[in-house]
Amino acid sequence: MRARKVFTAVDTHTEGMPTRVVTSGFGVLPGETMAERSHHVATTLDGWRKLLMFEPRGHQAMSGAILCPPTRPDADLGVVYIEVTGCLPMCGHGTIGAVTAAVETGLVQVIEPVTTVRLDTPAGLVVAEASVVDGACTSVTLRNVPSFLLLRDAVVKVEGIGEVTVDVAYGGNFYVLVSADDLDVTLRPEHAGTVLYAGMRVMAAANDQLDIVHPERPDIAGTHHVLVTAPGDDEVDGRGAVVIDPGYLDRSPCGTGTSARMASMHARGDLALDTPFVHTSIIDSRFTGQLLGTTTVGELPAVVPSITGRAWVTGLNQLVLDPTDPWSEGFLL
Ligand code: PYC
Repeated sequence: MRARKVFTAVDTHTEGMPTRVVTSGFGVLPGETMAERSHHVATTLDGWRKLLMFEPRGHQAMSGAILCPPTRPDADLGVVYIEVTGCLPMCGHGTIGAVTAAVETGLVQVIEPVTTVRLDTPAGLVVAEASVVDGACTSVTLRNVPSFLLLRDAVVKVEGIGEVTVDVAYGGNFYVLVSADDLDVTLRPEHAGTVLYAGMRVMAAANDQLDIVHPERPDIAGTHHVLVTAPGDDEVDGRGAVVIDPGYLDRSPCGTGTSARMASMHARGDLALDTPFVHTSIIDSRFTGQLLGTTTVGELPAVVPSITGRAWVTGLNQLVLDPTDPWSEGFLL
């Protein structure tokens, strides 16, 4: 075998959404904070990110979490989140996948029935509690970074659709929240194409027409994510579909998207603290969110969300880069 580079990974899926949890191959990442390490991956090691995310080793909806030592003394593990478009400040389903992989492969000391894993993420400290039964991680609850409503009832002109009223909220990434009714779409897998098409147009309009910048972190700006919302019913409290640049749907209910939606609902008086919020994805997989408390981000009122979901290990992977491979960074169609 001709291998210029070998990466090891624990492949997982969280409520349907893949996370490739990279356990070796990136070497020692330079940077004094996890945001600096994430920037290093995005600028210097982007070819390796592409190799791990793109076809033929990945696909349009691939995502990953690169594990490394933490940069802060109060954390157990550092994590850089990657997806097909680049690096993310935070990823809820990726955290649940990474913690499940860390527990089930013994990367962290496992304590039953609850193993606490403190993660140093580019967005800040995220504390995860894994429920463990006979060595198996049965669910993970993460305490997310402070989340807030940035823009309420902003009007954007969307090509081919017209004027649409949206909220923009942060839950570790920025989300444009838009109602499925306003886009005239139905959140069913068979309508995925129309949801994607409308969501990508809303994303383009929001990035063109709105000022989306984190008040304390100017490095977090713009949006790659649109959460198309629908109300709850007898079974769940809210339905959603997250459209992600460059054009795919989150298979999970999206941890940072659920956090953003809960922050927006709280700001509108529609979700009280300590109230479970069951949120579904387009494939009907579920996360349970809850607001644990209030805080501020800059001058904005904010909430501290928790997200609970499940992940499964799907494979133990060794990914190889052959020096003669002309598609060493993969491709996307
Ligand atoms: O679960 O936070 C999430 C997420 C972000 C992008 C895809 N999933």
